[in-house]
Amino acid sequence: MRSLDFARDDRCIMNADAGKTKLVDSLDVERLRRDFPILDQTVYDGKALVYLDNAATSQKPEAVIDALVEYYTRYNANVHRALHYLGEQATARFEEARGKLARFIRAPSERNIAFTRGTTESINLVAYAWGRANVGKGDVILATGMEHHSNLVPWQILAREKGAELKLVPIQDDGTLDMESFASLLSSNVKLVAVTHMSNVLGTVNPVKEMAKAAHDAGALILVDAAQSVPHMAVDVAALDADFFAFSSHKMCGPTGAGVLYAREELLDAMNPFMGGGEMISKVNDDYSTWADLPYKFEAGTPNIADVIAFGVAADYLTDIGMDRIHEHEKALTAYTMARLEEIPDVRVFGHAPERGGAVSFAVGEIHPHDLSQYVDQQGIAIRAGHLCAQPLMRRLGVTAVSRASVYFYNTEDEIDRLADAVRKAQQFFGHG
Ligand code: C6P
Repeated sequence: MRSLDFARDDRCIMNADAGKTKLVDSLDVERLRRDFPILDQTVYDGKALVYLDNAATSQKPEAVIDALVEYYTRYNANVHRALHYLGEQATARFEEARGKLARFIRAPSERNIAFTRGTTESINLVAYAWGRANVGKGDVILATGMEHHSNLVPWQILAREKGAELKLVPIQDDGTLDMESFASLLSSNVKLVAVTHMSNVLGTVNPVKEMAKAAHDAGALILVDAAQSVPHMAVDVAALDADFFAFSSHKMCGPTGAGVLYAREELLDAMNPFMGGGEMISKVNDDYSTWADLPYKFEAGTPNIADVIAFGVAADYLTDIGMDRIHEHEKALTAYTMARLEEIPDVRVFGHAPERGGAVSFAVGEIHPHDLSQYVDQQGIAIRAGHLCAQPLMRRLGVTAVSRASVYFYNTEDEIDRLADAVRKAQQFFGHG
């Protein structure tokens, strides 16, 4: 396959200085940064930390950290079963979090929200509980060439097991999906379209609403991997008409180990449980059981109580700032990041979709991304390097690995300037400048 030559898109390039004046900042970033104690530190020999690995995991504000401490210091108890004061407190706060997350993505009801360990588990839940019952020999699962392994490997396993076929929608040179191919691949055999809302490598925001309509018209369902979108933009699952929608707490200011699977109620109703055990049953006979109401049917065992509660606090925190303002800030900062990187000779940014978020992957001449990330780390700057859990996409790009800077609302242009300076220094250091 020919390697992608991601053409420079002039819409995304602006003069760095002009970019600075263009970034009309409606967020008080300096004030917000004070909510994140971890950002205010120096690393190595006194370098102020610049954290640009937000697509891997975001930092946590004090309100979220406090919620965790408060749970363990004031009302630690199991939920839905303890008939005592602490148990009632814990259950109330846990269920409050469900309501907060339902409202955050505009789900019609809390019954649509099952708590999981994160996006990966949410997708696997669908692959096992829905996929095993609904996908058979000759059926097709349609994913895309930009999926994270979490939205690919579960479908590979399912397809192998069931004799179904997994097909991938190809990617165009600007990093957008080839929508003509998508339309032609949507045959009546397609049972599920599995697509990322926003690519963790290219930043591309996919037209999932349009894809949902096309999938439904073809008689298929759609699963949206929203790991990278929900933290960065306002979403409305009902308006998108997603059947399944998966995201993680830790990328949106919440703790690790918690996530959501949203699904339409009739689908959840019809699905078998994913895991059996305590909490997910209604009645257990000697040889069979009946299932608890939604969404508890999908929450076997003691859940991740503290982290789910703090996940709800994270959703409140983001809502208080305003998802639209976060999105606007990041759009401007992403354009600035791309401009600052692309003005450096020999730097190639991957992904110039007109609709894109703040995951900016790039190559710097022949410098290996691991060497580059280690070098900039020594300057106090945290970026990620590697295949980013998207090996099929790496092959499409003609590389084995990339470097990636990914921004959040607390990042600033000064931090991007430091990244750009560090990249230039790296070129000199490695002799590619
Ligand atoms: N991407 C990144 O650095 P979990 O690990 O379950 O919270 O999320 C998995 C996942 C699923 N889909 C997308 C689009 C993702 O970006 C991720 C996580 C991180 O890009 C870690 S590999």
